Amino acid sequence: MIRIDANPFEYAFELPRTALVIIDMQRDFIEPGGFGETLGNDVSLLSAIVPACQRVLAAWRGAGALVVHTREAHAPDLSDCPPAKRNRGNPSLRIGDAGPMGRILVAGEPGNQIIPALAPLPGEIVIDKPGKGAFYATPLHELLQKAGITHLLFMGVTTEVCVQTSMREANDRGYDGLLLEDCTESYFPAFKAAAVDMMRAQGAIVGCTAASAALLQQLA
Ligand code: TIU
Repeated sequence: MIRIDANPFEYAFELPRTALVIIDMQRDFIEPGGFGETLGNDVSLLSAIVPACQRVLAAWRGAGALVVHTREAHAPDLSDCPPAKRNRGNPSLRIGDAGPMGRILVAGEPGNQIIPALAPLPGEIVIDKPGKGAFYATPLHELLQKAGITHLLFMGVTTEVCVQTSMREANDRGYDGLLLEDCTESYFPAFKAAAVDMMRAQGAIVGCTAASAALLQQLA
């Protein structure tokens, strides 16, 4: 059993029953010219967490535990992208439009790839998800159940959108979740702070949160 200092209380897990879930660290959100920027956001805020994510991923791989990567990705015919998603806001490029890194948020396009610094290794699970949550319309729950996973550690972007939605979906499915605070980011710092607070409030109603250093210390 590994025990780490977390908020609002200690988080304990067994490595063989725990997966690291990395949400949407894809070029569309992290690099200029992608979906994040077309929505009017400053993407440099997000790239700042990459080194911390790399340290956790390296330690987690070193421990031999399960890694899951997700990508927010739509089918090329956009059959899995409802108007309520595609027509939101006033982006300069909508989902499916051609941008500098290929079609925005479309599976297989250059912008849809996970950034090279966090690229999946053969054998790691990669989930293409059409929604904000990692479980909606994906095989993730089934794969985790087959692997005997009960605990999920989360990193990725953005904190209050796809990370929070995925943690809530995970909690509803019975997983015990932990968010690594310095390995997640939002285009809106105040939204990140609020999301972290609301997840761990009320006795970790959604999940616990911790600094990645607390995890790295125990994995070392
Ligand atoms: N992955 C994810 O969070 N998708 C988003 O669209 N996030 C925004 O903050 N826009």
